[in-house]
This record gives sequence, structure tokens and C-alpha cells, in this order.
Amino acid sequence: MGLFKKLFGRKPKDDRYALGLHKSKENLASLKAILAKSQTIDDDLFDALEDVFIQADIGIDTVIYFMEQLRKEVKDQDIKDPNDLSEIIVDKMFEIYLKDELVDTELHYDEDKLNVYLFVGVNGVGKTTTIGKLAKQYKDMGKKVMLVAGDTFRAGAINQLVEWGKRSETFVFTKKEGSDPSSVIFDALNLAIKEKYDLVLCDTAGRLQTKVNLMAELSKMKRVIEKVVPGAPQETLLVIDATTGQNGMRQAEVFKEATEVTGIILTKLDGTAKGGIVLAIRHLYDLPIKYVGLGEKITDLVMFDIEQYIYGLFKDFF
Ligand SMILES: Nc1nc2c(ncn2[C@@H]2O[C@H](COP(=O)(O)OP(=O)(O)OP(=O)(O)O)[C@@H](O)[C@H]2O)c(=O)[nH]1
Ligand SMILES: [Mg+2]
Repeated sequence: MGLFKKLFGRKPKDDRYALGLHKSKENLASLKAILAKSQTIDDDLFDALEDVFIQADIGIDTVIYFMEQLRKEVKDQDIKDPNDLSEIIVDKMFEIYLKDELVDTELHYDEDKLNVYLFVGVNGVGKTTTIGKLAKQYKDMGKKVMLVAGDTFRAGAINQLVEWGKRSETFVFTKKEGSDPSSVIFDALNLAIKEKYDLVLCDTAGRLQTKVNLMAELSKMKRVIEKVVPGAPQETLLVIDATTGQNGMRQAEVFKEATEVTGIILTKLDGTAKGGIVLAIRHLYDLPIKYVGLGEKITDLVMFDIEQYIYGLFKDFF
């Protein structure tokens, strides 16, 4: 059974996707109109569909690939009615995302061990906010969580993390502004070991320096973490702002080259009509999206679930 039938035949577990994706849904509504007014499946229809997908920021390479797949499927299945296309579109989106493998969205978490997650990404994408949200989730699961103010560069960055510490009721390790980030992490991790913490979330500065500096700083932080806590960091999470679309993906590329990223956190999906970026990321980077940000509140961070996501996008649609 295709995903389409499976998804639309049941009630969703979590309606936050549908709510958070309202802007992307408006964009896709034009898809419905296009299919409804088309009499036949022809090049004009394919062109119109292609435009909608580009608008949704699926990314040009991904759109080209997607359209090829769609055309092939229409031919193979000998589909004539444009209305039958919706089902195939949903199924193909799902296939692109999965790439024939199971995507593990769980964060790597070792029980009975100190876990360290490092957050990297361009400034303003939502690293600090995401750390605050995630801290709350782990705290609610009964874990002992520490936040580390590794952004010692931007004025106000430390205080911002301290605020998130208050909201999530977690301890924040800080040193004074201008300290070497690696030394902050070093001291924080030693304290975390001594006081038997379960999870340490490290904030980092998001300024885009020269690539060489960035690489040097990130690899230094990583070396420190690896040395103090063997097996860590369990996750190096690249945070990407969905509203910046393809441009944001290009900026994030630098971080991907500078350090070994294990997963993506896609923020501000609530603020964009370009929800297709999910497929672009999957198609271009071989990295799973682990969490998505659907708002500014502490509860607005959810584990990424491609089925829920596609359901959220197309819910009012069929
Ligand atoms: N709507 C919405 N806003 C978000 C989301 N995540 C973060 N934000 C907002 O994005 C802005 C920047 O977030 P920060 O967490 O400060 O970003 P940062 O990556 O730490 O930025 P720097 O410290 O400057 O590198 C804040 O106003 C957040 O409230 C989200 O999922 N949805
Ligand atoms: Mg920050």
C-alpha cells in the first residue's frame, strides 16, 4: 500500500505539524487547483507542477529529480486522470525522503553515560533556542541536564542561554565573555563528570568567520570533548533556519565541511511557505533531520517524522 492511502486513512498522532505548517500549506493549495482544472496530463501540467515545487523550495536539483520520477511513474502506471496524480506525488515525496532506507530520527543517547551534543550553525538560525527547548524535554524525562555557554563571542549570548536555563530549569555553565570556547567546554565537561550529569548541550557562536578559523575552532572543541568524554560528542547537530531556504543551505554547507555533522535540526518551519526544504536537505545532504522547530515557545520542538510532515502538508488538501 502506498503512503498516501496509509496516511489519509488514519488519524494523526500529532497535529502540531499541520498547525505549524500553515504557510507551506497555502502554497501547496495551488497544486490542488492546478490538478482540478487540468483535463489531461501533459507537458503544461508538468511545468505548472514544477513551478509549485520550486516555490515550495524543494530545490532545483531535487525538483528535477522529482519530476523525472513523476513522469516515469505516470508512464509506467499509464495514468490519465490528473486527479490521480496527487496520490503519486505524496508517495514519491516519501520515497525521496527515505531513499530506500530507514531514517533514524532519534538522537543518539547512551544510558548510564555522559552524553554531549554540540550545536553548530550560522548566526540567528535558532541554536540557543533549540538548546533551551531540548533541555526541557530531557529534564522532563528525568535527566540531569547542563547547558554550556560556548558562545563567548557575541555580547548577550551568555545571558540568553542563562534565560533558557531558567525556563528549562537546568544548570548553565558559563565563563566570562571572550573566554576561549574550548576552555569553557573543557571545564564544563569536567564538572559534568564529577557531578554525574546525563546530558550536556553545548552552545556555540554562529558568526560566519573565515572558513579556516571556523574549522580550527570547531575541531578544537571536538578534540576537547573527545578527550574529556570518550565516545562523545554523541551528536553534532547542524541547525538550519527553514525560512532562509536554499541560501541558508549554502551557508550551512561551510559547517558541514568544517566538522562531522550527525544530524540536522530545522527551525522556523512555522514561519515559511517553503516546507519543501525538507526534501532538498534530504536529497542533497546525506543527513537525517532529527528535530524541527515549529515556533518560539519552549514546547515548539518536535521530533521529525516524515509521515506526519507530509500528512501535515497535505491534510486539508485531499
Ligand atoms: N518562529 C520561530 N522562531 C524561532 C524558532 N527557533 C528559533 N526562533 C527564533 O529565532 C531567533 C534566533 O534564535 P537564537 O536561538 O538566538 O539563534 P542562534 O542560532 O542561537 O543565534 P546566534 O546566537 O546569534 O548565533 C529568536 O528570536 C528565536 O525566538 C522556531 O522554530 N520558530
Ligand atoms: Mg545563540
